[in-house]
Amino acid sequence: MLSKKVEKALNKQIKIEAESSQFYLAMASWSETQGFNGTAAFLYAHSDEERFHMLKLVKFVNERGGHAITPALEQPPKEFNSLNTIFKNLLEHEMAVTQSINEVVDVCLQEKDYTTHNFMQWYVAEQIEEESLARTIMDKINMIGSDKGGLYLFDRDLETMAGSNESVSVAK
Ligand code: OFO
Repeated sequence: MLSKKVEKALNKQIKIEAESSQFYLAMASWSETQGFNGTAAFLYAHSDEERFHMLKLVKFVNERGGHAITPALEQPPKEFNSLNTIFKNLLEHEMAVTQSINEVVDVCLQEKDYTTHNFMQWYVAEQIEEESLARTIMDKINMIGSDKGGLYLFDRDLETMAGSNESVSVAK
């Protein structure tokens, strides 16, 4: 059985995962309208992954006798200006998610809830992968700068990544 404090922390994390999914969906949609189809495919897949992260938490909360709450979500931004802005946002967002996962882990330790602590380790490991992927992408973008040919190749690479097993392993 979950303590009220742990249940509250997990419900907060459910909202954050849902917001991440919305945020990446907004980025995917903007990229698609700009003709960055590879980036869009990558971000659509990433948005789905975040929904999966949310659902995994929903199931866990309910299985442990809590009640997972479907959160109200804010409207994400509509415009992103450039691929640089997109991936800068993505990296900063993932860093904030890591911070919030660490806070859930901290509540688990305070409440001596070792089962939830153990469950949360999946998210801890996931964040290492996601942050590292976001940093790698950001490094590439910084190297390319505003070179159109470079951006074209970058976008094509992301399309391959979105369709590969690598992106699936990022999700699960
Ligand atoms: Fe992108 O992270 Fe969920 O957890």
